[in-house]
Amino acid sequence: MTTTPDLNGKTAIITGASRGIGEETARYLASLGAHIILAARSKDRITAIADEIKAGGGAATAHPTDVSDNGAVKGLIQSAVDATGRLDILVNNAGLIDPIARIMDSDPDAWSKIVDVNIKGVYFGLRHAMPVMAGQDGGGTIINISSGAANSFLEGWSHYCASKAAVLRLTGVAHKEAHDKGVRVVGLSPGTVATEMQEQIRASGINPVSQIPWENHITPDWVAKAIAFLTTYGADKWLGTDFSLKIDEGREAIGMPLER
Ligand code: NJP
Repeated sequence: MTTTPDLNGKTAIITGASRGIGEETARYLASLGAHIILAARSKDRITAIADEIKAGGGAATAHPTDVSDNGAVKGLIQSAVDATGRLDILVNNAGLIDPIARIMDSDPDAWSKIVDVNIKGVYFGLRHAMPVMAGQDGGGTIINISSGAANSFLEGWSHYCASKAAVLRLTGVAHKEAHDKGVRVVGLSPGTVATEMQEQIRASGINPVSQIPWENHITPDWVAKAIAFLTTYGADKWLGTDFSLKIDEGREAIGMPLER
């Protein structure tokens, strides 16, 4: 059973924090004491969530960011350092799956946009956070949200499978390059989670994932717990690779019921 980390005095950036997994993670890490910087394109939404966290006694800042913009991500990382003097946790969570289409039907511009967000967005986060973490006492942890799609082939998901496979490789390379400098880099494959992304998958009607009964999806609070766990040394055996909530070992690590 996992121990819940004390994140008092820590600064955490969460991308894609306007809803779903990112929103839940922002709220949970704030409840553990971290100063949260919420990043997404929906300014009003992240501002409202930050205000709610502050009203509950937590520390939070909204920083509107499009992760496909290198300059914007650089500014996001710098804002954490300017506000709190450090950056302990980066959760590269922002991601897209829409539009879902078979390769022969796909729109090249829309496909490229997924690459910009799902791959380049994660790379920009690593690029700008790693030097900060490597240069500070205590290092830091970067969690890249991956997917079972990184290791599978799903019809209609060429953009998503390819981009999440790339994220898994980024996790491995970043770990290799910076672990000895105190930077912990780990991926998280959450399984299927009841969020807007699953609504988009369901609406597509393509491939078996779109047919999964809604009640079989896990709730985002389990993913938030997994992210908190991955900030601890108890998760070091997964550094450089994906921790998965689809397998018993991952579920056991965070005290989640096993899949039957
Ligand atoms: O998705 P959703 P989830 N710049 O659609 C943001 C992975 N995953 O929470 O910009 C900045 O509810 C968007 O904000 P906004 C998945 O691949 C999921 O389910 O305001 N942010 C929103 O906050 C993804 O990496 C499942 O529109 C951008 C967020 O991303 C992560 O989990 C399974 C942005 C998306 O919220 C979170 O997904 C799995 C940009 N350019 C992996 N574009 C699952 N749900 O079943 C989008 O294996 N966002």
